Amino acid sequence: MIEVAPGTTLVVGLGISGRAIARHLSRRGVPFMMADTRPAPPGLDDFRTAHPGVPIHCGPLTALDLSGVAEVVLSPGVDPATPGLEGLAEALDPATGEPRLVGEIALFVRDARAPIAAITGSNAKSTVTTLLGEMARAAGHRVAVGGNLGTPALDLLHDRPDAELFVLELSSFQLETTPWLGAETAAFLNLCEDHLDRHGDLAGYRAAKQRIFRGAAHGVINAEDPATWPETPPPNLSRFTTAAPEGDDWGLAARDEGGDWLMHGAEALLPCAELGLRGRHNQANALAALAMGHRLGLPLDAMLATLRAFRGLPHRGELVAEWNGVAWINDSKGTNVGATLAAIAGLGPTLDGRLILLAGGVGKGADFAPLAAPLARHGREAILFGADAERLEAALSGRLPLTRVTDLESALARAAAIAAPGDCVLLSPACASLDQFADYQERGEAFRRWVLAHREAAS
Ligand code: UMA
Ligand code: ADP
Repeated sequence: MIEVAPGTTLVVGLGISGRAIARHLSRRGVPFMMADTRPAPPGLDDFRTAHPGVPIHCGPLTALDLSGVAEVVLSPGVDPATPGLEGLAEALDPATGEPRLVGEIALFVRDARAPIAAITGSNAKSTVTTLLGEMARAAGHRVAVGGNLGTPALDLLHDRPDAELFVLELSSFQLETTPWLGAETAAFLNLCEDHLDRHGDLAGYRAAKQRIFRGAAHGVINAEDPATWPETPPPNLSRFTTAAPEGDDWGLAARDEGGDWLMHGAEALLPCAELGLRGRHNQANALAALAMGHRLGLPLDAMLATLRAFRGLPHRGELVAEWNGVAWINDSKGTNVGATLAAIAGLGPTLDGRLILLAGGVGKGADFAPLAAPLARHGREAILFGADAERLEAALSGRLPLTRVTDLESALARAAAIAAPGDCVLLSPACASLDQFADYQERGEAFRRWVLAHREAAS
């Protein structure tokens, strides 16, 4: 057994979060050791150079003697049930009353000196986090934005010591190891099957996300998705809906001038046509950001100006090119069934032609059956690739033409061969990318490169 020196903190994971945790502990003078379950995690040599003298263990955690460890700080990609960590998540430190196993966000909460706005959900986290951050910036606040998106939370403490507000995107993996958050406003946007390979079932996944409300002064929930409703509600609660708002809800209503409007109760705020983002799901996202911003006291004009100007993040329903009357849309961040359903629902009814869906990758244990009916309605063909192509094929079989190919490039070639003017070729894989790409960005960039190169060659 390799002893973790008594009184030392063990940091598990040498990824983005692990490095941020290491920097944080170094700055605070806390003695720590690193571990990673992989025999040779990427960037090991760089880490040794940045942190000379810090002990590092690579390989199974069962090789470690943790009897004297002060605290274990786990990276989000590492399951708390990993062999070697047994019992730690339940064991409480007698001095602090906190579990002896926590994640990066628990450390963040201990040192954060400005209010926290926290956002979780199966989809739309990055969009709402970015919108709220932009709204606060437009209102003249010093705001630090990060977490599961962009800068790791602990780096924000150091990089932005003057921050008046932290806006954090939080994943279920991060929340699972966060005993208490104490957010000024916390939003749980929606829930669909995702990460079941890690959380066991939907109930486990939901329970991790519900932790966002622990200690929150204000919660934002989706009136149309009961899974987002807290068992123990915060003292103040706001609801958003894509239906007409009840009471003080944030919602949508058709008006004589300008079609549907974003509403707060009876107050009409903005015609949906003026939103920079397209699709019903993005109207919901705008309402969630407004509800959070309202709680934070952001002026309405700054929030609405942001909603008009914000055109969306790359890889989320992003129009890459229109070529021979065919729209090529990169929704590589569509890594679960809920996101792909939103993309089909948003695009399908707007097309003169049909949808050609490129999907596949790592399905994370999700059921693909909900894709069948909307694809039968709007799809010309689904072109399937990657680790779970066979499961997708089984779920969609008989509902629309299907082609199975080995990879994204072959899928793109097939799409180009069958697309007709008025069609849309949509990369919204309903799966993670990790079987064939480093991440969803690399997958989206591969799509973009191929489309632009072939358009160029054809012109
Ligand atoms: N790993 C091991 N053994 C280890 C440590 C990591 O096998 O000991 C593997 C993990 O299983 C995973 C990979 O290494 O496959 C990365 O894990 P990590 O915990 O080191 O990840 P980080 O590099 O720290 O990045 C994490 C988030 N990644 C995950 O939660 C998997 C990043 O979110 C986040 O931006 C970053 O922290 C900063 O907070 C990415 C993500 O995919 C975007 N998140 C998931 C999602 O959005 O669906 C949750
Ligand atoms: P997250 O950070 O939760 O993954 P993103 O904002 O990056 O969220 O969007 C991820 C995917 O979900 C994209 O494919 C996007 O088009 C889709 N999406 C955005 N908002 C919603 C929503 N309200 N409901 C369902 N899917 C959505």
